[in-house]
Amino acid sequence: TVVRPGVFGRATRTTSTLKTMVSAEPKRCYSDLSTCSPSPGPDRDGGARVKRVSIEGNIAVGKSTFARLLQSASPDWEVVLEPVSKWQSIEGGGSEQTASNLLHMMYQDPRRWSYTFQTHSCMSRMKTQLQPPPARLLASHGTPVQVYERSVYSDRYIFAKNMFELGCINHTEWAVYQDWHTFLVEQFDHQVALEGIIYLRASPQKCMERVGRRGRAEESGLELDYLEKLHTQHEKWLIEKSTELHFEKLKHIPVLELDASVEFQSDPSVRNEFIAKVKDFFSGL
Ligand code: DCM
Ligand code: MG
Repeated sequence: TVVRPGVFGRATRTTSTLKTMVSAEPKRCYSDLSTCSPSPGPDRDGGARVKRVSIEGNIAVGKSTFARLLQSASPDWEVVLEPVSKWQSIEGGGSEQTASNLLHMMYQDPRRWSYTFQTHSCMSRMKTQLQPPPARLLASHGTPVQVYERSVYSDRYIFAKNMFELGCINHTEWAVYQDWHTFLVEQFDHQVALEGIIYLRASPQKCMERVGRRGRAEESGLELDYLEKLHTQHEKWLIEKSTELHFEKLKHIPVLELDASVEFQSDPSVRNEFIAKVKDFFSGL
């Protein structure tokens, strides 16, 4: 048995056999996370006119709420929510036919499960994005837009990257992740490429408040420090443009920034202002 300092700043035990390793593995909790150190092709699904836009932003900033708002604002817009419930229930992943909650596992033991989680969340999102746009959008005479809650780009350039920088995804896992991610995104470019991004921006403190209000069980141990790190990743990617990107079209993508610190759900004037900005943004894409 070897004891060496872990990336979370505390000693991590490694053992020579699988059996002892399993029993010796200390339980970690989520608070550990805070301390460990283009334009589409013309043949796209017959829906070349349908634009694709993602809503990006920190955890609990209000993406789903905003997405639903857009859904009710125009029949030309189709919203696709993040498949979180799939991540909370992996069929056949538990013993004796019980589903396992990968989101929970990732937050409980990020070093063990981050790579698996990031692989699965990105794969499930890719599958969702490969679905053709609904007939209603294809038949639209206006400006049809498919709006996605997050994207394969935030999976990589926000979450997976952050987990790598925290030491929860190791060098080998990060190399493997980046290899298949680049390959798949290039292969399915016509189906996953975005024409624009809406960035819902709010302070990490505001997001923390909304995490509490939402009360998703898996996120109960989430700390402000983690939200601050994710906020910085968003700022580097979408505002400062200093994140190293590997897809040419993504480097020049238009970004609409909205101040999500206001209560846009309950304030009708803010709601209308947001929708007007989004309309303008879509028509310019
Ligand atoms: N999530 C993650 N990694 C991703 C995508 C999502 O860890 N690549 C997590 C963050 C949140 C939840 O999934 O806990 C999504 O909730 P929200 O939409 O509010 O950010
Ligand atoms: Mg959401």
